[in-house]
Amino acid sequence: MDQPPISRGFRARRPVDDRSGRIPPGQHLVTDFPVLSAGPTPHTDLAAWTFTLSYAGTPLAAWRWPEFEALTQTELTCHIHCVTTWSKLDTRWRGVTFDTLFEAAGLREPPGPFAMFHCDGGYTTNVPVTDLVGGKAMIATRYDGAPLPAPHGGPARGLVPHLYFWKSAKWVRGVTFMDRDQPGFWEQLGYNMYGDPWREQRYTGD
Ligand SMILES: Nc1nc2c(c(=O)[nH]1)N[C@H]1C(S)=C(S)[C@@H](COP(=O)(O)O)O[C@H]1N2
Ligand SMILES: [Mo]
Repeated sequence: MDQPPISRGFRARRPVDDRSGRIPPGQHLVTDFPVLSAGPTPHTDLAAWTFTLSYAGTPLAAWRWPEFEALTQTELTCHIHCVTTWSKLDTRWRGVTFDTLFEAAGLREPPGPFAMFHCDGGYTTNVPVTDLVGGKAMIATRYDGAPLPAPHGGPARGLVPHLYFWKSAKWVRGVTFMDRDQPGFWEQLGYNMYGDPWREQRYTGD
């Protein structure tokens, strides 16, 4: 018996109103993994790579790659939501949570209420510190069981999956804590300071 033909429409976009409650308003599902970068992919030698936590220009702690790899590693499976309207479900990551970083740095509490991610290539993005702790965010170095590919931010990227994906800084090299919230790269260009996909906080004023 012949199989019934599968219509093209069925194979294209899945319905936007997925009833599982995993897809925020205005988003559609993708099964591939799009690459979105504002500039070229930087390539940093692991021998020269460092990751630094700082406050108001003063370094608090820094790790070279082997030291970073020796920190407690945590697995995280999460959905990701890009402001350009694609969402991807059940993505698998591994890395070092901010809880682990603060503990390893000997910080009993975060040094300031706001964080700015700094990256090779100059990209920045701001996130409140309360959104980084409690297992909600990490510096990810593995995707789907393999080293994070350079186009997706390898060797290491921020991962703050409950906010729009522009808050997940690729090629991250440091996080600076601040007393006042400051806009990062896209935030200066009109993207929302917070970026909650469930409240569709895409642009300033949303
Ligand atoms: N350093 C850096 N990080 C970045 C970006 C960038 O251009 N540079 N783009 C952001 C945006 S807009 C998105 S949607 C995601 C895309 O990540 P991906 O390319 O792994 O899908 O990375 C975010 N982090
Ligand atoms: Mo994005």
